[in-house]
Amino acid sequence: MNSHLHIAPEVADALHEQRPVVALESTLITHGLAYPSNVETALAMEAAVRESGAVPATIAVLGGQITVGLSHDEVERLGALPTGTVRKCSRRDLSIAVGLGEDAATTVAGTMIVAHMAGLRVFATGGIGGVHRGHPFDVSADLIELGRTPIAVVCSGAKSILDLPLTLEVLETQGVPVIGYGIDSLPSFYTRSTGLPIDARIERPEQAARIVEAAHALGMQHGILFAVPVPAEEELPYEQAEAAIQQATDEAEAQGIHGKAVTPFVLKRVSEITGGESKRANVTLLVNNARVGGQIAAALSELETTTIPVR
Ligand code: PSU
Ligand code: MN
Repeated sequence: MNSHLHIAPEVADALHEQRPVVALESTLITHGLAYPSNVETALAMEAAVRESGAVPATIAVLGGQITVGLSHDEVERLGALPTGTVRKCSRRDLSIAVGLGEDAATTVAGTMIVAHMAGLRVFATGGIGGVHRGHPFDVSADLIELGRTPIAVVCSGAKSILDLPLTLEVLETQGVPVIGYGIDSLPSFYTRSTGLPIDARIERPEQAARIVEAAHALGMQHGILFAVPVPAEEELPYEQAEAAIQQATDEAEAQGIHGKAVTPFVLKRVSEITGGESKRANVTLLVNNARVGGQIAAALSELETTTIPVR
């Protein structure tokens, strides 16, 4: 095992015994939500994973050490660091953070890479990156990682700050199955449905586990996206979410914000514009996705430890 990777003992034990583990990302802690709700939400996600019978493994880089399974104190410390002082770590950034001994937060792409290194299979988060509206060459590294790293990513689709039809096109090109979990079309984070077509609909964790197991047995090297809509009680009206997103995107453009700074900027502005509402939806879907991720990981462990492997 590589010396830059530290796996917390509880996570290592669970992996060793083929018990379910769910990876959780840290960019939502440092760049997605403000302190202290970032820390509260991260810990609520861990609790939801546990309620589903799985072990949570929040992933970040701490002083250059890639860490799988942050302690509560480590989540608190990372979450309290001043905004903008922590590197947002996608594929291109990981070696820099490790090489320079930094504290860094992993994005969806970064978390998938580390989860795969550590032998995890399931990862739960809020939304993935995608193709930015009006900038068809700003394609999130998340989409490329999904095409090359075999991790099941449980999320609520992608925010409509992105060009969702183009995002689906890139996922198709990358060979990534997009599966609706109790839904027929792609959810767009705050709203349950966009009407955009996806590849299949499932209803239960066992079905998700069977798809993950099939991809593994077939030697496929790509990720799988499980899209879980925000619980109906907390869904934002489409027009409200859309108006806030459009305003935030225009402001980013006007202020000349580019590259990896775009997503954090827009997330922050949308939450300011909608007041508490978008934040409540955000927290609700994150915790719900963590719960579903735990259920899928549990079903996968069950499948793998009770059936004879296909050869
Ligand atoms: N979308 C959200 N919340 C987030 C992110 C995306 O609704 O916190 C974060 C994730 O960590 C994702 C990253 O991997 O932003 C994508 O950034 P970029 O668009 O720069 O690839
Ligand atoms: Mn980008």
